[in-house]
Amino acid sequence: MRMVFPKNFLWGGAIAANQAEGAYSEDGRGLVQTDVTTGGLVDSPRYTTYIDQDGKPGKVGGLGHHAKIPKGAKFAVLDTEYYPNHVAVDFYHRYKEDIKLFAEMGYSIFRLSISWARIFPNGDDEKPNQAGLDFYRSVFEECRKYNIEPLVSIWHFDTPLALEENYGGWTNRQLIDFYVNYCEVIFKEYKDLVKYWLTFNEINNTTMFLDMFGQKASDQDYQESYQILHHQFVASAKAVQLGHQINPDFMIGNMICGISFYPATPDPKDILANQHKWESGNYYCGDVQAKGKYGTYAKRLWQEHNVQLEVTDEDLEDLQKGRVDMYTFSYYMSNNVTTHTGGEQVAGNFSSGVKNPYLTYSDWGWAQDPDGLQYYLEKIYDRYELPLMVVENGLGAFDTVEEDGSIHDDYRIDYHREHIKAMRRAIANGVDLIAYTTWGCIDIVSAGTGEMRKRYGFIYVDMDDAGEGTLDRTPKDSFYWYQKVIASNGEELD
Ligand code: P53
Repeated sequence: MRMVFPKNFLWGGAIAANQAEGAYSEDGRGLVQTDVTTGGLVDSPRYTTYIDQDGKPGKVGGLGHHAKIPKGAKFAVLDTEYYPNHVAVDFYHRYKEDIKLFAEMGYSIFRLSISWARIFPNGDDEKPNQAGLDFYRSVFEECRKYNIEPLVSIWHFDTPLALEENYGGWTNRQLIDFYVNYCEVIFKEYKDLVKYWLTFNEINNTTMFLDMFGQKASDQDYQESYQILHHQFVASAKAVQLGHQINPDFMIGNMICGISFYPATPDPKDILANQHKWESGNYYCGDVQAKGKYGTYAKRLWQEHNVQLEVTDEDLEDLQKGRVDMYTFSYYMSNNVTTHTGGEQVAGNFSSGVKNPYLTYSDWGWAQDPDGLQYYLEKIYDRYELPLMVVENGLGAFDTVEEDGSIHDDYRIDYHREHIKAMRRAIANGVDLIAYTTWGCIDIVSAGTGEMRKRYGFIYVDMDDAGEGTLDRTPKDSFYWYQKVIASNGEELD
């Protein structure tokens, strides 16, 4: 059987505002949590910094709403710390050069995110910030110049910090209105420039990684996290409805951190534990956003942690009316699930369970598993029958710059080649896959660890973990390889 990609398949790459743009305090932008978060390492967390009630500086490990600062403390940028996202890779000033390079690779799609805090610096401002609106208009126009479709994440882990401080972030229902207002502004502003939108990046991380930060999460943590998710589901559903009113051609998707879970043994207890992991990890969010209702197993999940969800009838109606047009996800790895103790544990950040003897692991402990991508695609397509996009996939690795300046990243090429083959097999098996955007088409700051040395790009950026570097861009071997892949629509993979 000849396996090919559909003729109009969209090829490209993906970045996120806070990991790429830098210019964190320019042109009226408000702060977000990564601006007060230091760099970490594979085995040491990033720290969120603050000044406490008595004016004393302090820091707490963890990410997002899991990094809770003490009562009465204020998030703060401290002189004694280095914050990698402040400059990041300066996409804010270099986007023309970068988009030109993406066009050279042959992109037909480019995924990026809008920084909410560039549009509404405090989240609850009366009027949007014109400089922020102008910036993204100019970025989208630059894409259009090369016939590149922008694929826009509306939220990529970057709620304005003022909303965290003054409203308690997404635990507060009011955030729904602020988010929908932000959506209305950008939908209207860019309705002729952007067709593809994603409401919340890796929305499922909020609950999926609850138990992965060292200690066991409490029932209170679960209560908060499930309520946060509910608010984001309603916000997403309202955005979908509004988007379709503003431009019926919009294709609006969800975005799930997609992990293929496997039972580590044929013990039926492991089979069930694995099924439940699919439910809590992948399906919980996917079902609400794609089917418009909570899954049948959701009650069990809430009961397990004594969660009392606050839901109104109107919410349920919104969820039903605001189903997404496409299902999109990131795919990096699979995880092994078991009820047995004693197996060798995976040591990486954000990966869990026991080691899979059939797979190799990256330097950050993530299982390399292209078959797992095929498995995910086939399972998810069968469940939702919606067009799918793989909007992140890549290998975080150390790169070496040779004396002549070249970067031979054959390990990265191998990783992508095998994942592209896996997508081809899934398509041959009936899956309606419409796009592939590789993660970090250009090197950017890692979300998990804040490192620059964990590189994903096909374009090297001269920047290190201490903030030293020229920020010059250099195509790696993978750049030229991907150029051939795109030109042949995924046929030439060697
Ligand atoms: P980094 C954990 C597990 C899988 C994907 O991650 C994840 C995370 C959070 O780090 O995040 C996504 O940079 C996310 C991107 C992120 C990318 O995967 O930790 O959407 O922002 O950069 C890779 O190696």
